[in-house]
Amino acid sequence: MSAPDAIVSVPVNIDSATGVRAAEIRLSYDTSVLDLDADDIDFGSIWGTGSDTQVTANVDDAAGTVVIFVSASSALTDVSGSLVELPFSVANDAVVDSTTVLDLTQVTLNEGQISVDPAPVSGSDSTDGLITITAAATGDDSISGFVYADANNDNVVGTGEAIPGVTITLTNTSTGAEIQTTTDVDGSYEFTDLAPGDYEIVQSQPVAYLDSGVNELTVTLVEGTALEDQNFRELGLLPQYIFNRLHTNTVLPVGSDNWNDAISDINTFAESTTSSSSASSEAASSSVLAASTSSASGTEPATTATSDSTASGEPLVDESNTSPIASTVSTVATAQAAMGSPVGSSDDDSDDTAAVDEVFASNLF
Ligand SMILES: [Ca+2]
Ligand SMILES: [Ca+2]
Ligand SMILES: [Ca+2]
Repeated sequence: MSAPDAIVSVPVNIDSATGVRAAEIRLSYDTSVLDLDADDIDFGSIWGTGSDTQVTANVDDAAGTVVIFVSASSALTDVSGSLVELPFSVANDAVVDSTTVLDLTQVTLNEGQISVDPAPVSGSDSTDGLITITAAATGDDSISGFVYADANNDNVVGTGEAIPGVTITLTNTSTGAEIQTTTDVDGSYEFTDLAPGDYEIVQSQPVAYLDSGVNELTVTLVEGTALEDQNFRELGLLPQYIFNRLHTNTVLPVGSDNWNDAISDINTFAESTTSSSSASSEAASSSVLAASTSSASGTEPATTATSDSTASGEPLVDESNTSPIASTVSTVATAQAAMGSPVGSSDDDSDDTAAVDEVFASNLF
């Protein structure tokens, strides 16, 4: 079984390899579904560590035929296993639930001195293999982190440093499968139901913030793990938005719902003044695509990256595209009007006061 866009390793097996020291294997395959690179063909399990095993393969990828010679310096004992392993790539447009035949056309052992029973023939016979294209399986691993403005410059996500509403894109680098989510009110994001593999995490720069310069992370997700703290650190608000932030911190308890809403508003207004050319990005949506893995047996299905998060459709705006002064002025006015929260909210407490002091203590935020 294998999923579209996956690699499936197909063995050519032998029940008893007594006396075998050389084999010639010929087979053909459907080039519309499968692809094979001669350099990737390897000797099979019967040859052991294979320190002196040699493989020569010729692949005609137009005709879909393969000829493989494999040999060792001494004859094998009574072992069973695979003569060779062929890592086929399954086409990304292969139809799920369809099957494709690997037609074993000839196997010759020790230049014909050892007979093969049943002997493969060109066309259908009992030695042929069948690959079933399956829907990609789902993993149960995860990747998570935070986006924050590091006001006190300690590289830690602190009170009042969360940046909500930031778009994070996750790409499985082996398949190109891509999914998106946005950060929550606490600045966190999480991708769940992931398969193990190599991923690239990309942050869409929140335009109101001074970029720390690291907007891409490359990670390897190991099976059975939850990869945490894949964080994106911003250096603080850009100068044209600091008035809004000070106003917000003055009238609203840091970390309160109203405060989070106000911070989101700052980002939203910042983007609205700079995103006039990016309206098309509204169409962002969560997608589910297959990832690929391979296994020695060729029976392990490929994996899928999925997310239960919904893409925000937030405009993706280049940070260099900051607003001109004129539009910034109007943005500030609009933001203040939109906040409209009463001074001195009822859930104020000493922690909030301390946090406000902390934020004010920084010239960056
Ligand atoms: Ca055959
Ligand atoms: Ca911090
Ligand atoms: Ca950044």
